[in-house]
Amino acid sequence: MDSGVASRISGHGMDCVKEDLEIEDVSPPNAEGKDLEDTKQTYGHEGEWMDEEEDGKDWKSDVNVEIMAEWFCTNCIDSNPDDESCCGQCGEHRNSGILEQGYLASRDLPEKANDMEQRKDMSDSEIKLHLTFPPLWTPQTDAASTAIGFDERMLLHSEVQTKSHPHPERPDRLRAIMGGLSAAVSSGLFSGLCCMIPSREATLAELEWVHSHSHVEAVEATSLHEASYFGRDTYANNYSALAARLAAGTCIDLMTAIVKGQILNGFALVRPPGHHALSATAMGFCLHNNAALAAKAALSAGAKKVMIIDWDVHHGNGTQEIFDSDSSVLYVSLHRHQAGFFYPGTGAASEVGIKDGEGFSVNIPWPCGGIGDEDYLFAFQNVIMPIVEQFAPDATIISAGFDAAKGDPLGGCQVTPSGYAHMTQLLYSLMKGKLLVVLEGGYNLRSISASAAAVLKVLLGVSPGEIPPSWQPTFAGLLAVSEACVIQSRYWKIDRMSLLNMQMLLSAAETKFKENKNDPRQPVSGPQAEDQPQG
Ligand code: Q9C
Ligand code: ZN
Repeated sequence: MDSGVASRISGHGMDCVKEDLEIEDVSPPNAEGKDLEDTKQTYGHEGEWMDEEEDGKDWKSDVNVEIMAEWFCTNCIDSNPDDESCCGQCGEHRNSGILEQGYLASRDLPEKANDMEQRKDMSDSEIKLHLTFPPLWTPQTDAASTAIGFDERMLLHSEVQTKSHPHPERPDRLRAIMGGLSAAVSSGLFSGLCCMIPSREATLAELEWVHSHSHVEAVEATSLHEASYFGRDTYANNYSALAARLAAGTCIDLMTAIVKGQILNGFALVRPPGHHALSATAMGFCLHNNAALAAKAALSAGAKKVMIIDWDVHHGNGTQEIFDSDSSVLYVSLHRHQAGFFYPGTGAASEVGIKDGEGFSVNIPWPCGGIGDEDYLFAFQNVIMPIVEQFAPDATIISAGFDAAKGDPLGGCQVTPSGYAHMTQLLYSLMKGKLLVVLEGGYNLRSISASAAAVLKVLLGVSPGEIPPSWQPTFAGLLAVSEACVIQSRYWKIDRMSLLNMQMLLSAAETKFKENKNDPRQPVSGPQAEDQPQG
């Protein structure tokens, strides 16, 4: 299928007209209602809005009817009543300085309440283009350094508001991350080890390295319209095509510089994200597949083998599809899968690649939410690192969504900044650099800002130390990792002892799980497993 023409919404609010709705994204059926919960959290008030508008005859203009004023939390986009000043979901103060200071902002006290008051009266585009970041990093020519890719024009991609609830993939994501890094720099945390590279737009020919001509044209065409949609979730405005070209170009340039040895590693702070974008379809908030383009750039700069490791909470169906039959690009993904009931529904452990690419897709599908650091690190130690060592990539790309982070409104998982730091460290020490981190999803500003800073610190050479030996997987994590191990052992050497060990752990845990009717999220052993409170 071909993405063809995006659906457009012209005008504002009530006038919205949808036409040419050709793109349906994959919405898997709903098993445990969690995805529904996500949808409700994300687009929660659409239904209520319809009721209010269409039910006009029941409208009474007396005391019973009160318009409930609400505000949406900048940090987690949950809605809150107007008389509350802190978010009931995440605790963030309504006017905290999170956009300027990221995770370093005080959660409770408005840092610069007056400035924030003034900003309310500024037009959106004024804020967008004139928000200035504190002086960042001094450019360095030293090859042993890290480069950051960022461009303010990527903030111009935003949803033209026709829904009552803000879209999770919003410009503030990059503001919060950059704000946190800038504040960290000013306070001396990252002294001079880092430089910023100027962004450039990918050319249309480069985009066609991984996308069909008609896909590229469909995305380009959105710039002529104030608002367009690819499916229900994936918006575009006049600037989205520009932002998407910049995101792609930034990733291409960083990867090229890494492979050529001009920089040691890089962090692409880009949006829109990319890993759901198929060769011919935009979906899941993604227009162009930035990580896939970076992989192609690595290959054309001379790398023979490239690995993409995708720790976004969603499966990177786009990236997997693009390299499905390609043995020069190894795709590894850890994601919440829920037997196909979590978006986008793909990424079962049995998906291993096709034709020449068989054995070059590695999927670690979590059966439920609530997965945290210990399961991610268990997967790294038992499947991912052994495979990486054997594949021996010349360059590695991390599709780094931070939506498996604790506090994320979509992911429902538990990964902490320290977990992200450890994962980065494992790859970094094996690769000795040659690592490009590409931002994908992640929707809690405080979580993504803290996580991005933790990853950057590792890129700059600060080690998070040893993985605590007491860390153990949960039953759910062990289940997914051992399934992946068994399947991947057809293609890769997986240590027999660790396979056996996992099987033993698994059967012990299984027995206990059945006997105690316990939660799959309990650790596989240790005293705390017995007395987990239920419900
Ligand atoms: N059942 C990224 O994190 N959710 N994309 C739709 C509809 C879409 C996430 C739920 C989530 C897309 C880059
Ligand atoms: Zn995601």
